Amino acid sequence: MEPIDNLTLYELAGADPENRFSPHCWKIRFALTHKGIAARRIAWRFTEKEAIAFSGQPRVPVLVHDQRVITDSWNIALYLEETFADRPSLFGAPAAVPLALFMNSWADTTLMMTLLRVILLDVYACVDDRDRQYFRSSREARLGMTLEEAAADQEKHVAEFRKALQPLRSVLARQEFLAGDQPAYADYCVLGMFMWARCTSEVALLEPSDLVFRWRDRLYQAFDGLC
Ligand SMILES: N[C@@H](CCC(=O)N[C@@H](CS)C(=O)NCC(=O)O)C(=O)O
Repeated sequence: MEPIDNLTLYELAGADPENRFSPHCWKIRFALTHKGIAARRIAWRFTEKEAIAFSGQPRVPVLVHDQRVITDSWNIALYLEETFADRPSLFGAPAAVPLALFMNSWADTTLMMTLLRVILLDVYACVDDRDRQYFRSSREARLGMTLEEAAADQEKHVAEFRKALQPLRSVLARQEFLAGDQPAYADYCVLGMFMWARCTSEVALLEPSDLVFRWRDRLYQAFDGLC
């Protein structure tokens, strides 16, 4: 990994500052590794809004490169692709960019919402003490119920999550990775969600016979030392 001068990534951290569990930040960790570059990584907590106020919005990841500030993982991926164009492409071909955007949007909505119901209490257990009240009140407002109500019947939520993965299985029955015969950003959009669970929860999300389990294993091996 080549360290790049003045490249800084703000990442969500838990009670353990080394536990960087945000799915969106993981997408960028994979993207940087794919490009063979390393950024300085700064741990950030949900309630440290003032630390990223310079970015004009309240969420991570935030990437700072020289004087440029880039927010939203999708924008960051596009920025890395354009700025480090001489390194391996994150998308493979221009035509693959909108398809990767579709994958990103699907992962951030359908997949994330079903997975959230499975791991919600485990995520809550990982957040830093100073974030606990904020996490509870912001998520309960979003969900319209208590964390405990949203997380009840975990078995049912695991079944719904597995069902939601069906479109991936149709692709993985025909090719090794979502992006083709090599992994790329479309894969990282989904893998980021699995890393969110891996960093916070011990629940068995997938059966070993599942094509998605085998795909995930291939990626864990490809990113050995990072995952
Ligand atoms: N669409 C954004 C979503 C970023 C996002 O929601 N990040 C979460 C961490 S996973 C966050 O910073 N949340 C702050 C909050 O909930 O106040 C992206 O892809 O970067």
